[in-house]
Amino acid sequence: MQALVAVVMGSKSDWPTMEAAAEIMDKLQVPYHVEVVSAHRTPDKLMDFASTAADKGYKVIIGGAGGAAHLPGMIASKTRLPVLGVPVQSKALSGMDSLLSIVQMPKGIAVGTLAIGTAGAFNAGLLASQILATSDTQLAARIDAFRDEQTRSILDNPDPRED
Ligand code: RP5
Repeated sequence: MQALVAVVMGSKSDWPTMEAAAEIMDKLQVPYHVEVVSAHRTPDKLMDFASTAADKGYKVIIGGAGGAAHLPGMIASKTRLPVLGVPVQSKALSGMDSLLSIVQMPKGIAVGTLAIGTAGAFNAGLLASQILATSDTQLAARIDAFRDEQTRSILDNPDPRED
């Protein structure tokens, strides 16, 4: 099946965070591709990936990186596809470095920045799915069902002392 979302990350060490994006897209049956592409260690691969991503049929790109996290911004500089950036929690600065590296894009090149860590990765997968759902009514119905299930699980279990 044609992958519609590309999930790229700066290092294999980002996968424990970025797999949260894959988790929600698996649940929503959104086809995706995952790959390590590093802005600093494989810059030529990064440029090739970003400049050919639209022709490959991707509709949204999720880029996760930590530290001096240039990956999402550099990808966005070479493609008009929407790019969602996930700041991976770094050891030295707990992801504040990643967040500030990704969020402060200069005017004219856009990156949609999510939260630091696994919540951000999960929401990136969810937001990518919501973008695709603007032109896919079946996916829209699956997202509505996911949200209803989430709401119901909270309403049905309001006692904070119980699991
Ligand atoms: C970034 O450097 C990666 O996105 C990763 O978050 C961080 C550390 O990478 P490793 O040294 O663990 O490969 O490029």
